[in-house]
Amino acid sequence: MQKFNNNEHPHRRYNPLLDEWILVSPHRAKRPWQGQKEKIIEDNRPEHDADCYLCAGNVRANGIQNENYSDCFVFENDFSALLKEEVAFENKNQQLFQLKPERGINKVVCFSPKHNLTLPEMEVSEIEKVVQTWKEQYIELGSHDFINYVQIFENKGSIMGCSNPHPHGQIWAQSSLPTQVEKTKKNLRSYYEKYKTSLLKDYLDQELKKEDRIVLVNEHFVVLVPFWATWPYETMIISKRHFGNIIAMTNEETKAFAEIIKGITVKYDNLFETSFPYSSGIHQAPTDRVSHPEWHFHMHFYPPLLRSATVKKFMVGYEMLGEAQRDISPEQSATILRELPNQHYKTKNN
Ligand code: H2U
Repeated sequence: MQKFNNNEHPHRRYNPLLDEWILVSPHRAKRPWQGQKEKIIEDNRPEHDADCYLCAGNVRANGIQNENYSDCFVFENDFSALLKEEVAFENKNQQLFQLKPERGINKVVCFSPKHNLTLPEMEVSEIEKVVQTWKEQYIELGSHDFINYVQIFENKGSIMGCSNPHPHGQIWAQSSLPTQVEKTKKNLRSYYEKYKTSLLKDYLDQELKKEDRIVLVNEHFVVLVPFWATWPYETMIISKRHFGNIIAMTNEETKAFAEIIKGITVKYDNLFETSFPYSSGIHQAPTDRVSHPEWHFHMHFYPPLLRSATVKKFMVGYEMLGEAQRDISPEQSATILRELPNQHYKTKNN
């Protein structure tokens, strides 16, 4: 009988944040990289697009005019998924037909007035302003008594359902903890209660020793491909210091966070020499007026591309009915990302 080798043999890995397992099939991509590099034609977007709903000074779909903003611009989503208004509700307590109203506030955050930029193409100082805006929004939204959680996220690229190429993200603040956050909180909490330390701090310390899944490190943050990563090039930014939310960051940490966001998104663009699509988002402590010593600030990047700029990983049959599955091992993905240049491919000849 052959001895188990995790670079060859199918196996399952445990995700301690979600208390879920994933299936890894590394034998389906034995060599570190077999895929061809297909370039897609980049669109030549102007700095300002008169037809863009998010550009400075333009009129949005509902007739409201955007400010003539010069860095970040935040507005309440004109087509919000959640509404602030309270409604009268009688809970019928039917076990198999549970339903409860949900209140919230949805915002859109334009990262830059420049229509043709994306995060990896922005200066670190400009990304710092985005982080500053996220901090302000976390405070403002979290101060409402009916808001218990603030989800900051970005959908980048049409493949991720992004409706507009203008650099922007969204914030959905709501009264309940969404399912992924509730699960993460529960698992961080039970680890904290058992060991009196942060699960992610302990995990990060061990990853920094092992080194094989580390992509980028700076003074205050680490980017790694999680041991339990689902998407082919999924990564996570983890703060070296154990703190729970974005407003706990010092000025140095804020700068380092902006730097590492630029670092990983540049590497992503360099992977297939394309504007790399992903959904990303910050998982941080709820704003439910309860202390959260268990929480450890982190940011997820979930990119769908697998082999090239045009071939994505489909989470379909087995994944929908069984569990998430990946072909390339997290260690192979980390090696590929780590070895990519740190300078954006569009500027490499400058
Ligand atoms: P996405 O690209 O991730 O879909 O985000 C764009 C958001 O901007 C989307 O949620 C909002 C959409 O509702 N939007 C407005 O609020 N006003 C507009 O005029 C256009 C788009």
